[in-house]
Amino acid sequence: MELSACIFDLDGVIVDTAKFHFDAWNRMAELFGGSLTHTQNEELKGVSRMASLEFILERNNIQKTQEEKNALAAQKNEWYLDMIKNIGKDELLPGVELFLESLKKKNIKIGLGSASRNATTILKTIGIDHFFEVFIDGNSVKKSKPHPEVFLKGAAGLSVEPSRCIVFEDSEKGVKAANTGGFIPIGIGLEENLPEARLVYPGFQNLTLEMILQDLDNIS
Ligand code: B16
Ligand code: MG
Repeated sequence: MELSACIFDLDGVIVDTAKFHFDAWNRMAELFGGSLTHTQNEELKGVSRMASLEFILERNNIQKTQEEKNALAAQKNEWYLDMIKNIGKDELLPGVELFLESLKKKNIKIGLGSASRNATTILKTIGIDHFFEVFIDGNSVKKSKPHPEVFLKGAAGLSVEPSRCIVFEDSEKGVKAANTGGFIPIGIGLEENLPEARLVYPGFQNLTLEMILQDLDNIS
């Protein structure tokens, strides 16, 4: 297999913002007298803002009109943006920047495939947007993960075949989306959370593309 491109999810893959999403949603759940468990949070990874809110409302047996939901989603985003306002390179997950640099040197195309409407802004704020040729985020898709739209648009933007493109994901829904789209899903995180990923690594530290290609070869 000749690899043409890599598409990266943002939260939990490039930056450690997943914890801020958790804190903001937990704050909202507390408003309703509940709380968010880490297991429930796994289910929210890769899920759009509105769908996440609906999940929390449902778990707490709360009914809201669409207008109220819009206001609550905006409130969560305000808390989230406040939490990440000083985000910088120290929030990058270990080894990510080196890994992106090495892909560039190998002429492997790089794209973003994130459910977050804040994703492109976050890459720019951190100062790593120059690595990316294509930015597909929550503003550019109609269907959320596990639908493969976000990655298919990324592959189209990079002019690559999904079968020659790795998708790095930390969420089960994202891995499912990559599988459905015919990509090579590589999990970042714990194997037990990502059973459908082709391979799972704890992160990018000490990880090279050669190692991944070799491991893919070994399991095929
Ligand atoms: P926003 P990813 C996802 O980003 C997060 O995993 C998920 O927790 C979040 O609710 C979603 O983005 C929407 O984010 O409120 O910023 O639009 O993991 O697909 O990069
Ligand atoms: Mg993610």
